[in-house]
Amino acid sequence: MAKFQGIDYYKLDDHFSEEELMVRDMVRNFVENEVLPDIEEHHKEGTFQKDLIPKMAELGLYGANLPEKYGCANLNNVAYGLIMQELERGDSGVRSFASVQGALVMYPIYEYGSEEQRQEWLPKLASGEAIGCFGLTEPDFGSNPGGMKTKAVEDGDSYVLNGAKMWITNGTISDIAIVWAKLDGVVRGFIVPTDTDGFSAPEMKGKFSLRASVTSELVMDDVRIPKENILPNGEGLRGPLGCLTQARYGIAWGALGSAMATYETALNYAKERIQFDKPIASFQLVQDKLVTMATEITKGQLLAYHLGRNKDEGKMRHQMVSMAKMNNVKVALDTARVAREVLGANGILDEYPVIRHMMNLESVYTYEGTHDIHRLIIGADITGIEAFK
Ligand code: TGC
Ligand code: FAD
Repeated sequence: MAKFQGIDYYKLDDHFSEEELMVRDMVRNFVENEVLPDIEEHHKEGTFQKDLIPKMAELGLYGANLPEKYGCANLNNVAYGLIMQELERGDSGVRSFASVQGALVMYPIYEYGSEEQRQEWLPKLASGEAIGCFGLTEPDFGSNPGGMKTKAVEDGDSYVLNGAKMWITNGTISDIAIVWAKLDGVVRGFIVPTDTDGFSAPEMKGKFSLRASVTSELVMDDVRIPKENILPNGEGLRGPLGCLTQARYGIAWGALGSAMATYETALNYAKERIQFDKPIASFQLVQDKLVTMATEITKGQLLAYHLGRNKDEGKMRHQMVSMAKMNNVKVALDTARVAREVLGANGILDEYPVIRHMMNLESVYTYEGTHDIHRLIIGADITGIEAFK
């Protein structure tokens, strides 16, 4: 099969800088050489490929849009997006690992943390020496995190945390958890070392999606942490929601990588598979499917590209991110489902990446705000009327 080229129907490459293209191609090669050879095996076994952790750090992929003085790559947001695109071409679980580490653990420390917290944690997280997770969702509060029950209580020089989080990416393998809890009724962020007494992070099993990613519960039973572990800035739900904006931005790009992987597989297959003495690519109905995939991916690329430039120019609103996350993940999921169809029975085999991407995307469609929650966020923005309460 031809080496991955991606899709560039609208000549977007002409608009990327040399540095952006260099970063993209570096991660593309990394995925080709380090992720793809083993990913199906990890998916089958339900394990995360841990040897990728230092390798991704070496390439500067964690918190890549954060400043150099904290050990980060200081790239612009378009280059950051291209990193997410290429990682998710490999597997959504690999992109998830990097997304959580950068956008949901390093970003809140950078944005809401004290200078001491930044100095202590960001270099370790950038180098992969420390791994983090982000605990917002609870068993009874998913789309509505504002209802969370996890509580922090002040006690002398400490805060004592009690509660439970669920569906937490990287939880079991983390050194620190960014835990969102209510202190006197107000949502606050806390840096919780996972070896603190009373803290446990059992891995959740039985997933048919994101099998090559660790997903965990976080259980906190009288977890006592020093007072200096609170994130001093960013009170209220806007704290965690601000982190979600960063991660959703990455997903808007990442989903395109997944879509390009399944589209390319379907295109190559359709050109080679002979039925009725012709390649199936010669049939109009099959061409219709391929054209829809290529068109939707191209539209998604334009959305992500302009979102990135807006972000770099400080013009991005979080509702714009909702539109790109919502649209591009749906495009990727539809592309994977149709690619599966084009491959016929072969579409259900792990010999091709299609069914794995399709199953992964069911999670991506739901996490970081479900597809419908993003529709409601945009609906509220354009009408001025909130429909989710
Ligand atoms: P609401 O009153 O609308 O907002 C509260 C405050 O937050 C502000 N805000 C945002 N700020 C930054 N970015 C955003 N995206 C923001 N959305 C809202 C808002 O302006 C307000 O500020 P202020 O100053 O007025 O206080 O809050 P609400 O309770 O009505 O909820 C709104 C809703 C439903 C949209 C929100 O709760 C939501 O987005 N729910 C979805 C939950 C979600 O996305 N969870 C994701 C968990 S993490 C995850 O899935 C990681 S997967 C990682 C991986 O593996 O890749
Ligand atoms: P619910 O909120 O119960 O929603 C169920 C259905 O109801 C959805 O279709 C939803 O759209 C719909 N719905 C809900 N409210 C409304 C409404 N007002 N109007 C119309 N429809 C509505 N969370 C973290 O904090 N950290 C993580 O690292 C993390 N990683 C994850 C990894 C995986 C693999 C998965 C699957 C999830 C992860 N999550 C994480 C949790 C994720 O963010 C939540 O699953 C998501 O926010 C949705 O919450 P829920 O599953 O409880 O669904």
